[in-house]
Amino acid sequence: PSVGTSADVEVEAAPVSAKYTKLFIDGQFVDALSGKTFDTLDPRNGELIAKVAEADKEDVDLAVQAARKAFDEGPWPRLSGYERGRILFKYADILEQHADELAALETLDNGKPVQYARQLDVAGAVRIMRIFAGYADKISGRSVKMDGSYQGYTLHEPIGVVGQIIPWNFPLVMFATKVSPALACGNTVILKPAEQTPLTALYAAHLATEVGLPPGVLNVLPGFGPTAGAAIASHIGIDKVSFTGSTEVGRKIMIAAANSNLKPVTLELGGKSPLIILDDADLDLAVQLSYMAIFFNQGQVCCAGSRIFVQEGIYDAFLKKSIELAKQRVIGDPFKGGVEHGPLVDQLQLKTVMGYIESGKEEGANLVIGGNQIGSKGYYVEPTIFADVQDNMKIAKEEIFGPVMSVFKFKSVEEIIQRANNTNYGLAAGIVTKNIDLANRFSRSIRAGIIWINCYHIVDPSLPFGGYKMSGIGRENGEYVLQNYLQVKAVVTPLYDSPW
Ligand code: TXE
Repeated sequence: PSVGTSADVEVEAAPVSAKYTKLFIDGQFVDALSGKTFDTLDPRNGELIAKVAEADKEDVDLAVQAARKAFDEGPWPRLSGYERGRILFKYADILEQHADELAALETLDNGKPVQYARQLDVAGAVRIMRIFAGYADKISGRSVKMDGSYQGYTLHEPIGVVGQIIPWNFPLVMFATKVSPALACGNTVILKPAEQTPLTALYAAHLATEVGLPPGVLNVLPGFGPTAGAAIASHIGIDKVSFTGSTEVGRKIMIAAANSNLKPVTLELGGKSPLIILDDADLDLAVQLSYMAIFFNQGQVCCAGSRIFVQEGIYDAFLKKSIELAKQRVIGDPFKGGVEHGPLVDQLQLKTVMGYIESGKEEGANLVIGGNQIGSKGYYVEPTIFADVQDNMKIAKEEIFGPVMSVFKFKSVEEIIQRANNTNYGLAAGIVTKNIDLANRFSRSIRAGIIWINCYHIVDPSLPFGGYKMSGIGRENGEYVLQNYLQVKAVVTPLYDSPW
């Protein structure tokens, strides 16, 4: 169906099934101690894909025992960086060899078009794993010349057992983003995938057994947030927690960490990122970038361009072309070739997004295209555009996490810097202009972790990614992420009889 129709999307049989559905603890797939399972559903039609073992506190305890043993007794943290790197390079290779199956599984569990799952998600995860495999043997401390007859040096040591809790929008990429740097630094890991999308992390856990990752080094515990997730965040035996998800849950993670053992916390949270289009922008580029900024992955992207500010001189032309482009978006079964737009991840996300669309209408934003669920089967929502959105509307302030473009009009550059910064979030921002001086000024004035000039959504494992303000704490990716997974130890020795 195209925008404006409400017929059900026709769905074909999935070309893949779930093989790994149990908890992965100490190198083995096991049932939950409670014997409980939960359903993971196909977002194309809401039907059951598989029953997955449901971890709770006591399973987290078991995983912590395994991860502690693997850390305290080794060999993983004591291997040379070169040896760890070799294993992680092999891990990247085997993920790559299973790319087709992983991509299909990602599409089945998440609903994203398989062409993107293959080219972006799986290829991205492989690349992330390789980049951090390469860092493993390049981690080293410094020597420090001290006052007096002492010398000091620093050791960069792994932090210990790391808990990682991830969301459902990029399940395999998130798995690789969290696990690769932690393992490269010599830590052991307990990862909880999102309850909506546990399948690719479990498949990846199986592949870890084939590359010589010692038992207990990587544990994967599917389960829910308030049970398994909370048990990870508050566990005394876990030395660090890294979380990606909503700001609301990020706050809970920090509280749980503080109330248990004060484990350090890294948070990558929500956003309400501005994309600013100036009168001098290349119109076609601006329209393309905005379209991709908000509709990619059905809008379920933390750095989505969810506030599109367009200068008044170009506003009408921008809107006209954006509507035309949205009309052409290919919506359908994400397994079909050429499909750009699949269903949202689950019923809850559908309800949330439809609720925001209603709120936009009620508050008087101008709905210029879309606005409907497609059919009644699965969780498909039309690409939707609201024009003339005002800063005080709910859709202007809160993260929608769906295919809903909000377009705002502005007059001056002074005004737009202030309005763009007028948010509790600070994850990303973009600007489309030919004026380099303005783009430079903008980059320095906007309080966000990444600024895209005449591009959008360009992320790379070599480049740091993370939030200002309530978008998070710490950085993922690049050399910066290694700090999250290392302790620094200073060692001092006396220096005798040295003329230097
Ligand atoms: O996120 P949650 P949800 C935003 C987006 C979305 C909203 C809700 O706006 O609409 O959050 O999505 C685990 N202790 N983002 O509900 O709940 C949970 O099991 C420990 C932005 O899916 O934050 C899952 O593994 N863990 C975001 C993970 O947290 C808990 C990506 C994320 O779920 C927990 C996803 C608890 N008390 C949603 N409660 C981004 N930054 O990209 C839940 N979890």
